Amino acid sequence: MAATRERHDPWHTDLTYVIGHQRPDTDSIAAAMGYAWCLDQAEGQEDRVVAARAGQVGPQAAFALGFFGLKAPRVLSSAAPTFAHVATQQIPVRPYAPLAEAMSRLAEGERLVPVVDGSGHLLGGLTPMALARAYAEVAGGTLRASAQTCRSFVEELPILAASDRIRDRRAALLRGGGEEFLVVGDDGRYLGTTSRKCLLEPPKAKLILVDHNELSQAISGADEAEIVGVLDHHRLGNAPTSAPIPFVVEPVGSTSTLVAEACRQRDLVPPGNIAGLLLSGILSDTLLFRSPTVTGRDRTAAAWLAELSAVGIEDFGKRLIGTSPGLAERSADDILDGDRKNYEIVGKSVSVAQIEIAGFQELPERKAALLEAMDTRRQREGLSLICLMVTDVLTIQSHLICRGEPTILAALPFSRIDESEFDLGHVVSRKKQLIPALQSAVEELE
Ligand SMILES: [Mn+2]
Repeated sequence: MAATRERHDPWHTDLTYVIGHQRPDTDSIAAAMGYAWCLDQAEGQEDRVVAARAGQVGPQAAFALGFFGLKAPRVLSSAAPTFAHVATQQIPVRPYAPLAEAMSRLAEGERLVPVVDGSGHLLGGLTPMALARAYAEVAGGTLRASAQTCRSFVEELPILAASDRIRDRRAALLRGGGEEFLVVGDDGRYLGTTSRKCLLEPPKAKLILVDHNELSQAISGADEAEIVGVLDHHRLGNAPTSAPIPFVVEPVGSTSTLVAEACRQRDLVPPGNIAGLLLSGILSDTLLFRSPTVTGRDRTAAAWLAELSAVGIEDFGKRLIGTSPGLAERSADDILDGDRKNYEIVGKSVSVAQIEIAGFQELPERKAALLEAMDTRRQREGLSLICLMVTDVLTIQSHLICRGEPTILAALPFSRIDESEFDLGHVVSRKKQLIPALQSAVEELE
């Protein structure tokens, strides 16, 4: 699938975003939409709760969304505060406006009056310093104050781009000693002003993480956001929060199961399309109940959701699982980055991608290209180990292709096919089977 340019709106301070991990899978999309619906229905929400995603929708989630007539949630490219988040829309003056107009505003306590021409072009600003200079010239007799325009006293001030991340420029701006700054939009037009104080305490995006709890898997900038909730079914790797938050991590087969349970606890019955999407999340994560991660709670939730959405679990599930294109139809980049997660294991960076296919027959001819793409990523991202777990959804078996530090590769406890490929047998769960095995192998090297 060709990468399309998606519109990335900045986050809003008055919304709470329910969002899954980077490179979202079906469960991440379904859980975000379902949980946002559930929380928004529940009373007592001060802020509006909306679903979001941290990346492109894959083919399987796209099929599920289309099948149930739903639009993908909005995409957020980052949760970091930008200059747009601290800009106040200070009314500008025109360059040829009388200086007195700006002076009276400064005299009333405004710190900065922007000077903007008729086409939105920003010339600079007037600060109390301009007021002092004008006064000095009047007092010195070189100037009649009433004849002057704002243009003659305009000062050059630091101009900040609205979409730039504050953290990237904050230290340099604060060192520069300026108190007031001008902000322009992506089109270069005047947007607002901001101050030193605002840069020190920008607002934070409010995020509820679903289907992940580790910041290394979260949307970029999540370390600068306020995590206000977690609903997940993965290992703990969460960052500390400043206040207590609702934090639910349970060993079930999918986060969508937990969303369905959250709805039932609140006596909420999701509409058929949301129920169908949640069912898709369960069927996708549990490989139609054949993964060892499946629990009775997943089956119970699935039965309820199937009834609400009026679809047959087996028929629909087979179509859903079968939507993933084969290895031959996908680029090496797409195969590796479609569903890849990063982990820290005793200080080492490990990245594990997973792909579901129907039969291993296409693997040998793609292997060289995949290894090359893995080498690129390993170097670029400084990874100690990068793996691709190739899972055959027909036989429920996996192979693992790896590149990494020789000592780690030598320590992997799997049956070796050649120097870069292992037969994992019936291991199909990255979370429950593969990661714990990698974790103990790497830990034992210490
Ligand atoms: Mn999941």
